[in-house]
Amino acid sequence: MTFDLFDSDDELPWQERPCEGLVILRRFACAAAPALMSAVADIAGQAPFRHMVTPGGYSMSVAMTCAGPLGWVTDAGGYRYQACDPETGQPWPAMPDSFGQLAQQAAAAAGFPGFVPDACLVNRYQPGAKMGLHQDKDETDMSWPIVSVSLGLPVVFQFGGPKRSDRPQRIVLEHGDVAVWGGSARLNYHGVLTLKAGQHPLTGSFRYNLTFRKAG
Ligand code: MD3
Ligand code: FE
Repeated sequence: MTFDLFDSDDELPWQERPCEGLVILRRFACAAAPALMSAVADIAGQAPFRHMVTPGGYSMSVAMTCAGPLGWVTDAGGYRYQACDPETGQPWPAMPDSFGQLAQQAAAAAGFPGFVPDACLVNRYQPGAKMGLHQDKDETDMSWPIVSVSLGLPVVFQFGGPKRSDRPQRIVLEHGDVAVWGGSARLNYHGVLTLKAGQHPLTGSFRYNLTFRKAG
């Protein structure tokens, strides 16, 4: 017999829909994680992690690098996507196949077939690092989702509504969890609380987050 505890695919237990437009695929990236992390090391060898400076003059606690045709940067001139790494003057490293495939599969599972990201922002959190509430609105076409992949140490993630004053909900994002933010959640405020110290077998004392975007 079959285990028909759930009568359709969108009710599988590992798919959570905490609000309209948000699909969480728990552990979706666990099998790919070692390959993803070796690709991250390769990217960081070409475009080193750095603490970018906000337009307001603050150094971000999260270290970042990028892959793909476009990369996200912030400096005194503002926030934007650009084709070259300002640190090296070189194009950002190519999007690894393992990245593109995972992002496409996750987006399709959440109802966005044909997602071909042109930017991957790689965030690295060390203990004490956090990301304040913000919107992702530097991309040109908001009809595509953002796909986020959490690797390594767990963190408390906050997501609110379309207004900064909307009270945020908290969820824990753990190793391998993939979140797809589309539709009405695409412009919601979100952030990450301070990372606590720990050790993870694959990522050591860090948490990494990959966000796949259609930026241009
Ligand atoms: C909700 N990164 O890079 S990923 C970011 O864990 C960013 O590093 C966080 O926010 C991190 O911009 C959160 C989850 C995420 C990404 C994009 C979103 C949530 C989102 C876009 C809209 C709404
Ligand atoms: Fe964001």
